[in-house]
Amino acid sequence: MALTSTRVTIDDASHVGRARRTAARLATQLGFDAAASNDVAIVATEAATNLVQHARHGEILLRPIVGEEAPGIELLALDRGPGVASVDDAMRDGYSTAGTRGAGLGAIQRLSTVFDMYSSPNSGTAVLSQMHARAPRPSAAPPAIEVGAVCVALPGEDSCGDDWALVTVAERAKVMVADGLGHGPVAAEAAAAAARAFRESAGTSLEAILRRAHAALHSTRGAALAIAELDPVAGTIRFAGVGNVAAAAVMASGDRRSMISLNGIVGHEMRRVQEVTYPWPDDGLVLVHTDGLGTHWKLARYPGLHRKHPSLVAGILYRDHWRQRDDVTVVVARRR
Ligand SMILES: [Mn+2]
Repeated sequence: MALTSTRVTIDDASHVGRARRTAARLATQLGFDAAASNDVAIVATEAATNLVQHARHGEILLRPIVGEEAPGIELLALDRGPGVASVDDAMRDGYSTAGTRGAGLGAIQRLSTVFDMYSSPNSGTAVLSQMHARAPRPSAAPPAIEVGAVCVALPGEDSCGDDWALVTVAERAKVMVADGLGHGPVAAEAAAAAARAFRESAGTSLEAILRRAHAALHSTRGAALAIAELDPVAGTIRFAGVGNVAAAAVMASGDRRSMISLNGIVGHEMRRVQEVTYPWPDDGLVLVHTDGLGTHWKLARYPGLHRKHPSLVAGILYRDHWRQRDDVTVVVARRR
């Protein structure tokens, strides 16, 4: 299943139902039972209602979570409204500045397996909820690497010309981001072929994966492609990229170290592949994004965001730096 996000823009109360129906449909597709689907619908309703009441405009992003024991749904509610002065007060049931915000956030948190939130008076609010079809087995150790992502199609297109994928082996993870040339269904076909090639050969070297993708994409429009192999024990990021997908490690200090991709188009023109190993400092966030995201983002603009769930980091950069002329993907990983 593609990991692309479904975007529901919320501009007035009549859009809340659309968020609820979209979330419930995704839950059913992922095998949530009726009760769990209903919980997902409640979370989407509360999150969308909050957007209308407190920010007036915003958006809900929904995506599947796969590869864990129980399938899940991730919901991000993003706005550029006034923000909340105190997240603790806002979370307390009964607290409300305009109706139901406190009760809404409390309900979302209770129904979530993972909940996180980032708000600042200057830039707005982002709320994260992850919900799972079944409770994960208590014995299952959480993965050593936490990954968050958004992958959103150009408005007006049904299919997203970007794609991403994640494969975890023991404590290590490989993350792939693909940007099919152009946008729309033809770009989506190329990106999906890249994701397939990645999943089928994820156990091999980065160069081998890129070569396989190059062969697989020959009959498509081609794609830019980047792969990062994250090893939290060795403290390394191994990286290889062809074409314009940006990658960087960002430290808590705001220092940003970019990783280097070579020119080319996977599927059409890939003369050389270069794997480079970079250090992965303990506090380093790894960001990989397509060119739908502007390059002038600065995490230091958002005090405290560095410690938040990676999906909030991805969601906020998307909210504030998406160019809106192209599909956009932002994948963020950190040590748990
Ligand atoms: Mn692009």
